[in-house]
Amino acid sequence: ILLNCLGNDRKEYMEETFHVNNPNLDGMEEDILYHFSLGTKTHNLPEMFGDIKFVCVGGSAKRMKAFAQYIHTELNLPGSNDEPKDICEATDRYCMYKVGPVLSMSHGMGVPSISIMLHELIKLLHHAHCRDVVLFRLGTSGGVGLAPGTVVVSEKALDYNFLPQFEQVVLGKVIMRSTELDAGVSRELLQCSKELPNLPTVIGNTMCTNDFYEGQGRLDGALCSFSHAEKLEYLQRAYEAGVRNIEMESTVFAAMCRVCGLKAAVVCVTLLNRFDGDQITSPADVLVEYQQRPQVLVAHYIKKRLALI
Ligand code: R2B
Ligand code: URA
Repeated sequence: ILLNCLGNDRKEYMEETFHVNNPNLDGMEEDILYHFSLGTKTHNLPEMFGDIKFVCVGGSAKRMKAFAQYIHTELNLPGSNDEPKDICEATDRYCMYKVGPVLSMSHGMGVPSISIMLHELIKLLHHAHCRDVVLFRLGTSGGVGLAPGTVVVSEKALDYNFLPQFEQVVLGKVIMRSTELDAGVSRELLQCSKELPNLPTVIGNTMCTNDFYEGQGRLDGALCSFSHAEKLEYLQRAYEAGVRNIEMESTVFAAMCRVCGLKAAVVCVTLLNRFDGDQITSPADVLVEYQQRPQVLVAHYIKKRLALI
């Protein structure tokens, strides 16, 4: 059964301010954010998080710790950034660092992992009474017809059929949510890229899949049920639908932020051109530099917004 909730989402989306979309929360005496090891009774969330304006999320815990250290330096904040404190250290599911008005968090790989994290993150922002927050996903991806190292700022997050929607199964029914991202933030990010050296950046659509191997048309997984020609035909159709990169979290990220009235952008670097192959063959130092590119771009955006440059 396909239940189309796009109309419903659009109504929710009309509201300008950020809001959780669950009336049950009001009636709860306590809310335990289990996967963060935080709670409304055990922690003073408004005091800990009330001044957050920018939330940056990415798959890897190590990379998001490095981003916390980098943004600390870029914002010229006092104190040492040698060992930032992981606010979620009591759990090893996700890591979380707060650097002035910036929250840097990991979300793991794939839609289920980021979706659990987003439920708790959005509730955290709600409980902390945060206002005017922008969320960024800083990630890696496979490029579609782009040179490796290109940064893609997503115009839309698309599903495997190249449609801007996210399917969620709720009580045994499929619910569809729209995955449009904030056009204004994307345009500003593209402008930022022009002000920085060595940051080839495009705006394009991003396809989100539930698998890295067969799900992204790779020929090199433990299973492969299609030919090289069929792979290329699928990638070509993706390219024609405006897809410029493929990753594994953007649709649910876009959909959940949109329903809650949160501005969101997806900024992923491409590690390879999928028309040329499937394996990621660049040396480790090259990959590290590529993965810094979304961080450099978003840090520049944040500095501009804070009028530091
Ligand atoms: C990009 O990289 C990861 C897979 O290698 C996945 O989390 C994603 O979206
Ligand atoms: N992440 C993905 O999901 N796909 C790639 O090809 C590279 C990184």
